[in-house]
Amino acid sequence: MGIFGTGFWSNFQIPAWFEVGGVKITALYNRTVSKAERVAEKFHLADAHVYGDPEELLRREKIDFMDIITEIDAHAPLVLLAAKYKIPVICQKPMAPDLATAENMVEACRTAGVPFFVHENFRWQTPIRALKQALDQGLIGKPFRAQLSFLTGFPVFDNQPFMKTLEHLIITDLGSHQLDLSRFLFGEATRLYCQTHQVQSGIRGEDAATIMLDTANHTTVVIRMAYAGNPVESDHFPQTSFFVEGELGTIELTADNWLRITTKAGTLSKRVPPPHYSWADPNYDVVHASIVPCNADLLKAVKGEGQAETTGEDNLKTVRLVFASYDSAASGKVIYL
Ligand code: 89V
Repeated sequence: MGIFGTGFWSNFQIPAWFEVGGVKITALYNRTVSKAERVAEKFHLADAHVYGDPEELLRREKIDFMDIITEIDAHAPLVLLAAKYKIPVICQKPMAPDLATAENMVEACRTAGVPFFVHENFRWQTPIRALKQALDQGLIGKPFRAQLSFLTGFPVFDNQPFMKTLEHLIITDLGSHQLDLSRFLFGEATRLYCQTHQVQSGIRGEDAATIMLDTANHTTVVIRMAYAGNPVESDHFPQTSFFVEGELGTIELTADNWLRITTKAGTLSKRVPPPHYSWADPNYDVVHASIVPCNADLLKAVKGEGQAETTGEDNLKTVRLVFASYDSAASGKVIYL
């Protein structure tokens, strides 16, 4: 396999590939070649070839698939390049900076017959899988309302400074994950309403947002998110916490990884922490651990051994919700999907 982009996130994506196993990284591209050389050295990729031109990599290397780990603006040109060279391609979320670009990426891969996947990892988090299992068991009956919260004072711009410059910030970076979780757990949305805030100064986009949506099964989902930089009591970055109300009871998933299922029979409490990997940044444990099962699911599909959950086609539905949220915030209107 080859890697496009050797910035912050590659430090976790690459060891997660080693954790999955069955792959060999034979080529790396980065705009600043010295960064790619450093990453190759750090991960002992002695045989890997390093490039400063992505097309040259595709022209020269015999590669089974590419993993794009760049920032958002580079996603589309690199996916289109992979489509041109007929190389299956995985791309980090958020897929694109606008809906038309995302649609074009999916269409280009479909037309070229090239498998295209989006690395959407939040749904692969251990606590989220446990919540999904509890919902599927039907213990609380049909959920009528769910609240998802990701409110943090963590300095997200220290690790990913490019986010300060994004016109669309928290709904693309984090809302992509939260809206995907909503789809994964509660099904497709039929309409939504959104409000945003810019709390911190020195950034271009919104750093707080609230989305309320209705699903086809008529579950009301409220998503609250903030990178507002304000101190938050019990800040368990980067966990998403949940409170789900059903006809027969409630399920709470707390940011410190407790799953509590309450029915007439009482409350069942379970710890559902993620595994810890030595290469993971402890500040990002639940997210970094989720890269492993996400990559395993994508690799299975790349090898033609089954369907991946987060194909480009599937993720386009999440991207539609992201930009419907911006449309709602700008117009003050409910958007029907
Ligand atoms: O996983 C991510 O998308 C990161 C963060 C956890 C900060 O949202 O950008």
